[in-house]
Amino acid sequence: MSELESTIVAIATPAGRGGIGIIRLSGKHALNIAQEVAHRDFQARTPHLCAWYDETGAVIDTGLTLFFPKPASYTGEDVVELQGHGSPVLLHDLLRRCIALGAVPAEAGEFTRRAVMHGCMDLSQAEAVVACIDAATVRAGKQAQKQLAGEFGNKIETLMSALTGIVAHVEACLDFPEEEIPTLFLNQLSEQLQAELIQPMQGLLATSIFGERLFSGATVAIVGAPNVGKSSLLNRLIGKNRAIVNETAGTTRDTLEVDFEVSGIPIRLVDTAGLRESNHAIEQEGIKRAKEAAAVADVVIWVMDATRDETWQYSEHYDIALANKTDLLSAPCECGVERVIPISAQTGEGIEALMQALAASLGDIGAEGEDIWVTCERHRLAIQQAMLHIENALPKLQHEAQLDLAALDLRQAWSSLGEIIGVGDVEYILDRVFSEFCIGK
Ligand SMILES: Nc1nc2c(ncn2[C@@H]2O[C@H](COP(=O)(O)OP(=O)(O)O)[C@@H](O)[C@H]2O)c(=O)[nH]1
Ligand SMILES: [Mg+2]
Repeated sequence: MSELESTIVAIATPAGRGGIGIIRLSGKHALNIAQEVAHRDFQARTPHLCAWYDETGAVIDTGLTLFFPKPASYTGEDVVELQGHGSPVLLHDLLRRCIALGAVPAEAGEFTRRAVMHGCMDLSQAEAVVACIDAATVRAGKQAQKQLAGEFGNKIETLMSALTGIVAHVEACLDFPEEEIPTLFLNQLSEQLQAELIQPMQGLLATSIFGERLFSGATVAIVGAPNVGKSSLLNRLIGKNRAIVNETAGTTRDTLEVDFEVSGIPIRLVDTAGLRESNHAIEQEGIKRAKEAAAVADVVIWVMDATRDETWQYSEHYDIALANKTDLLSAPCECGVERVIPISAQTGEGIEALMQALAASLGDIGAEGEDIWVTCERHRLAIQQAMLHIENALPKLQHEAQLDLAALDLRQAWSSLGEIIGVGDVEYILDRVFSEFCIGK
């Protein structure tokens, strides 16, 4: 039986107990199997409340059966959903029954893979399914929805069809070598490549730092001398007394990580031990960890105490400098550090400005950039690869003798873009992408 001859089945709801548990069938025999399990027939797209039976005729569970005939289904095949109780025991019994009737257990992502194979969605939309499920913030979820709707795939298709047009022109020149090819025409093609491919691709790539962080998250470390208010700042930012705050220098000895969000990016916010010379072994270890945390963080916030100039000395690599405790000052702090943001962890003054600086440091493109972004490494690498091929083609377009090589480069650029939406020879890419899916999706 070829792959698509098989009817696949899986529990589509998460492991564990819950209100509702869903078994999903997809393939030629989905309806037959459901009919045999339920001892009855089903109308398309109509919920039927019914019982499902084992081979002895005993009821396994009761619930809703939904039949979506092909091609208007998730996979493009006949799909049946058995929506029962969210009991792992009953769901596994029902799953076992479907398998006994000829269904095969679905592999990770196989439902969505079939949807791609049947043209119900492109590969970037399939990846957006995972992005929707994994989105850790509302903004990430909104972006994932746009990608799911095909907006990213459409952009890539537009680039590919522009490229197809240009390749056709280059190849037309090759087919008629005896004709004089006007330089003007070749220059036009180069300009077209610049305007229709390179520029929009650069635009897309510029969104990738923020777009990828929206899903992969980022780390922000708070560092500075002891007692400047690092732990107080962390507590202020998350709105909870999570870190211990004390007037004793050296209170925070280990790094402390909490979840936070900036501009829709899931953030791991790290509070660290104050940096100073210390003879104490535990504090030394804390300082070592603080330095390590700063080294791997995407953004380092350096906190100083506006009232104590000895805390202004320390300077390592940092992205944002803060002068804390401004509530104790009668005049603005003049610590001599450029672009320092005055704040008070105690009163909340300056926190808004800090949030804006954080958003900027994390690469937020702002509301006007609320378009469609490159949100994963795979897509970015494919666009960068396509860009390289196009850049290779450009000089060759200036020489008649190299036009065939230019056409080859442009075809490779086309293939690189095709990898994003799953066009061309992409079986190995499908394997890689779908291996990251969960079973039942
Ligand atoms: N007046 C004032 N005191 C602060 C402020 N931030 C922190 N403190 C005090 O400074 C001391 C050290 O704070 P802490 O957060 O533990 O500093 P850390 O060692 O850098 O983590 C504590 O007594 C805090 O109450 C602030 O903005 N204003
Ligand atoms: Mg502390």
